[in-house]
Amino acid sequence: MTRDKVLAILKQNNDYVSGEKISAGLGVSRMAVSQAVKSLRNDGYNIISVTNKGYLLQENPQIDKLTIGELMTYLPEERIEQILCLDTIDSTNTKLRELAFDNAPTGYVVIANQQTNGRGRRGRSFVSPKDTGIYMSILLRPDCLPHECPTITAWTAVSVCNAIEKVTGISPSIKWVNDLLINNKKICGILSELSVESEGGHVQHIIVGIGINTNEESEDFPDEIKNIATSIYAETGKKTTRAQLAAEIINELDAMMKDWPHERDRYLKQYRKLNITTGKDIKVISGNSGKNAKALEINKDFSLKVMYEDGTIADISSGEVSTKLST
Ligand code: BT5
Repeated sequence: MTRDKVLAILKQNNDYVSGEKISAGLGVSRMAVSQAVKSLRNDGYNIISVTNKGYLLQENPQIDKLTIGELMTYLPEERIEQILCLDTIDSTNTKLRELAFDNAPTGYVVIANQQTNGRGRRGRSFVSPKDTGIYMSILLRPDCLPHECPTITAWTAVSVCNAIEKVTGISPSIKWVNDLLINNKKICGILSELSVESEGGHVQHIIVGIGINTNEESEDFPDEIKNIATSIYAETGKKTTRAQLAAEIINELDAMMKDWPHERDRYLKQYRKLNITTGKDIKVISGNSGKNAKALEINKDFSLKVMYEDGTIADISSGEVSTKLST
């Protein structure tokens, strides 16, 4: 933690900061500060030290680390205490599930720089290469019934779009219900997993997992998803500071949970505006089969109104659809 705090102090100052000031501010020894600086240098941070002046962190846009120290630049300490940031993990959703049953509080976040078994829906995988994407999960303990929960995925899609737009200037679109796309290719997937008490049917918690392709080059994606996946970098040519985007997503999700459920109309309006599914010919997938339909509109409860080829109209509230233009 000292290391993270030293990094945050150096990042916040554009001038030299004395070792004495850092050690007094953090309540640690000068030796601890110098060890923290050494460890940061080992990680590639360019920290200059000058006698009688102290330490200066030189800007290095090549460094894009997702660590607690980097997140501290963007989030207050009380929020940082509720975040676990890992280098690598099988799946942030799986890790957070363990913590949820160990009484982690609502809002708790797990972030990783890599996932070795990133999960999508229905047993599919989410490709999660090292140090280029953002893989994060947030724990929510809303007071609601299970049938109200699917809307959280849709609200999350809106919140993540807002965060991406604020940080990068580009606005993704939403493919009902959980994919964010840029130029018809997927940059983000959302996986919400619900835990319900067997007796009483109360929602114990929801874990919302978000995976964002951020700084990947097109060739970083494996062949099986090359034609359907893209990243913010591949679309804009600009690298994004992952810690800044992750922090903005956390801010948006915190605000979302304060808004939920009474601000439904605002989120619905935005969801409808960003969605690219309505008006399209789609396939409604159920189990191993799919039925052709036309997507008509997003209903007030975020479900999708469709018309099948035989003219029957139905509202789909979970499950998935595929469109001809994308995944
Ligand atoms: C999703 O599932 O898109 C939900 C993905 C959620 C990932 C996050 S990362 C943090 C948290 N921890 C986890 O373990 N998961 C969550 P689905 O709609 O089923 O889409 C999966 C399909 O998307 C795959 O079958 C591929 O076709 C495609 N795909 C896999 N990896 C991708 C990637 N990196 N970018 C774009 N498309 C991808």
